[in-house]
Amino acid sequence: MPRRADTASFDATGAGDPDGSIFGLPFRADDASVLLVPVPWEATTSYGRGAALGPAAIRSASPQLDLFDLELSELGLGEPWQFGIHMFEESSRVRAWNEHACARALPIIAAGGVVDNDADLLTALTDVNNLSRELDRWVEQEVRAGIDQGRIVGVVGGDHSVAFGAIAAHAAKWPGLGILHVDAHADLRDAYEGFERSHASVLHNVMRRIDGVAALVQVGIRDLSAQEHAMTRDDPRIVTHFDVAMRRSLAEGRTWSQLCASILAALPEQIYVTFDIDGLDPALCPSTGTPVPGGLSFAEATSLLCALVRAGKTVVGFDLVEVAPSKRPGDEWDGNVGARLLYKLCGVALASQGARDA
Ligand SMILES: [Mn+2]
Repeated sequence: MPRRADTASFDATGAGDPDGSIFGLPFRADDASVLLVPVPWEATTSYGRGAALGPAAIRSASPQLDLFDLELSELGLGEPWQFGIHMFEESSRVRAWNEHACARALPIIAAGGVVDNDADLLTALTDVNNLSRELDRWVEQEVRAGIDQGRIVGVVGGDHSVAFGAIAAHAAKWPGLGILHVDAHADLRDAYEGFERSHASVLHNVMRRIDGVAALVQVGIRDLSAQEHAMTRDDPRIVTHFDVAMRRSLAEGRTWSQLCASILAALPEQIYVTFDIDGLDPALCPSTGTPVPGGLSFAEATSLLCALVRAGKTVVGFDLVEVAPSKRPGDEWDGNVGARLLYKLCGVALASQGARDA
């Protein structure tokens, strides 16, 4: 059960401290029930860049939030901040790996991933794949360290590939884990542009390489290949709620809460949430790398997360990936939405583990 942090010296009704940790909160890692690991990584980003700047964009927009959350208050936890939330500083090692990997990946992406017979490109591909494996190991270790201390750990990307190490750590601790995956993309490609650990392959790699994942339930999916479509059909552990089918159900008179119930029905008790911001309507994430029209409204997404708690599921961990800042100076919209979703994920995980307001 998460522990309440020492909040005596903090004024939660004032403006957040822009120099504080995430959400303007004063907590050090030692005082926090929720630890957030920023992973500024986007080596295999194939379309629009910027996801490596996502954690910083979320952090800098986050003090603007109100720490009281009306929707979470209906679960008995209107003030999740009281349990302590801390986001680590970005690792300079990860930043350096990312810079190197991005530089090595660019010519491969420019060649459309066709590297056969080009020795330079083949060497570059090996470098990117090796750095990606290194990154996976680093994330897994960071996440495992937090889990082993009894904390809730959330990973903040970065592109979607950063979820792999986080899911590996959680699945090792909670075998039989179910994954709730919100995304525009299925991310079930068997490698993409030659990259074996691409953002577009992350759930494929999770389902093929990680033991202990019992179910993958995908929501909002609206952009995928024929092979990915076949995998959603053929792997009995995977249930995919395509955006087009969900919209049709709603148009035919089913309610969103009925859809939530059918989404949750395929999930076991313990759940990891992997949330790609592009699962939302792109109006809510205009700068994300691979936006697709359609998708969930903010209220649909957060009510789905809250439905997990109401159904008695336990959210053991989560990630939020693919947030990228606008290139227009002063435009914090992407970071603002990302920060709000991140706060909701923290609150849902805490509430699902029994945290309640005093
Ligand atoms: Mn996506």
